[in-house]
Amino acid sequence: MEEKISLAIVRSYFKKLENNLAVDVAIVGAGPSGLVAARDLALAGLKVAVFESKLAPGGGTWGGGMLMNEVVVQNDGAEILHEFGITTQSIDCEYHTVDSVEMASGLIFGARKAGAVIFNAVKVEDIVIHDGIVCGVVINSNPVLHMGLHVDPIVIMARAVLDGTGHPSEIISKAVNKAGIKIDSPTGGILGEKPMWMEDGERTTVENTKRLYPGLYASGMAANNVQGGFRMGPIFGGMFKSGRKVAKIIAEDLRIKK
Ligand code: 48F
Repeated sequence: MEEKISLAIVRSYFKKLENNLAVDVAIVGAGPSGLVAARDLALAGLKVAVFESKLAPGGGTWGGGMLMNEVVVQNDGAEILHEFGITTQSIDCEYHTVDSVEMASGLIFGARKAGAVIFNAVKVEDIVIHDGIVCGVVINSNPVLHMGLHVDPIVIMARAVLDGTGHPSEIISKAVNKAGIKIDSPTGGILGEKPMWMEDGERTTVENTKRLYPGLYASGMAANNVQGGFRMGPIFGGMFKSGRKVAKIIAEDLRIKK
């Protein structure tokens, strides 16, 4: 019995890993924008792997506002949640509240059921660039990195890499600071997130979502940090729309490349 259980886990995990050593899209970070993008891209028929450094995917969706586990979404954001089967409660003609635990678990389940594979507790620590095109991510076990162990990573090749790492835009930072590439921003670098302005932040999160360099894209707060957008706190419609927008851009780019 014991051997059978262990063998089943080892076999099925390594089958999953082997199947995802080369993917169409590597999404870094399983926050709301990354998960919406993952579902849309998987539904478009692309092979999608999501790498999430924490044990629990979901990013900043679990805790609501100051641990009061409800969040707010606009009508168009609620429509995207309804596609995942997530329930919202209308509070007026514009806004809805959502139970943040239902939202987090629903987004994760929706992305996974659409076919995206989620690797949790796996951190992307670097990118791969060949001939001016980002073409992969360098991954390691997050507990290994957490303990400071000197263990080499492995590489996942990808036709597109999406930075969905939220406020720090970790992957774009690697591209700019380590690889020294100039991205599609007003300075060619990272402008840095501005303070709270919900309305503007929600709007610019979607506007700021784009391809930043061949093979490299940003969504959600990562996109906002790159382009110097305002933060917006526990309102999430912009995150879902950003995920949807980037999925459309990536799907179009990859079809052209094929
Ligand atoms: O921050 P996060 O939720 O991303 P998002 O889609 O959404 C932002 C909102 O949650 C919230 C907000 C709304 O008003 O402001 O913050 O932009 O999720 C980012 C995920 O990326 C993971 C991190 O653990 C989190 O779950 N992550 C960050 N760096 C890495 C990573 C990395 N290097 N490798 C893998 N995962």
